[in-house]
Amino acid sequence: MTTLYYAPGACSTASHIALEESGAAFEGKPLSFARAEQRTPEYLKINPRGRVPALVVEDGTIVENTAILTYVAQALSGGTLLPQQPAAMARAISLMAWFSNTVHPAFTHIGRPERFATDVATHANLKETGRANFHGFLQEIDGLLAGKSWMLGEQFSVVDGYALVFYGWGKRIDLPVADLKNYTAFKDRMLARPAVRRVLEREQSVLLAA
Ligand SMILES: N[C@@H](CCC(=O)N[C@@H](CS)C(=O)NCC(=O)O)C(=O)O
Repeated sequence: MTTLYYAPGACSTASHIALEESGAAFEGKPLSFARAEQRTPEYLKINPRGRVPALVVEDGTIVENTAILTYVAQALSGGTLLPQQPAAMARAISLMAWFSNTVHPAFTHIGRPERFATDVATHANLKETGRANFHGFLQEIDGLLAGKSWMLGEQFSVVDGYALVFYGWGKRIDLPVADLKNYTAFKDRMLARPAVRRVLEREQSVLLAA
């Protein structure tokens, strides 16, 4: 059985959407950050880093969204959720890597400044800088979506669920996401997909709130 460990509203929503879109059977195991369930001895056996997502498959455990999304596309969706032409696939992985190594950490500066500096006097500035950087990245994603239905153009892919996560985070911290016209139209296209809606309802996503 394929098992996904996730936390509602976290970056793991990207992997959750990919699995639901793949049509593969899987068991979802939600963890509560409020109860610190990502740091229980049981979960640390799954992912010793204490982070979600983690995907357990018959060959072992896979962590990191970029790896899980690539696995889901290649192994569980019959190759339909990523382009198979090598350069196009590399560009898709490039976007996922940028989401993971740049866009996501900007947001982490806002919520967890203590992970970046021990001097509490700097935390307000880290939060402010993280917020400005994160907003700038949302604007960059809005630009990347110009004239496209999905992040890769006309092909829906596992990259799209990942892009949707950041729109939701922007909404959660009251950034003016509605002003991002391409990104907002993309969000609406995502919400019209039955598999995406099932995941967002299961996670009680902020994206479904008015
Ligand atoms: N680069 C990792 C990031 C994983 C990560 O930081 N996940 C966050 C949720 S968005 C987490 O588990 N946080 C729990 C914690 O920091 O204690 C990925 O994309 O999978």
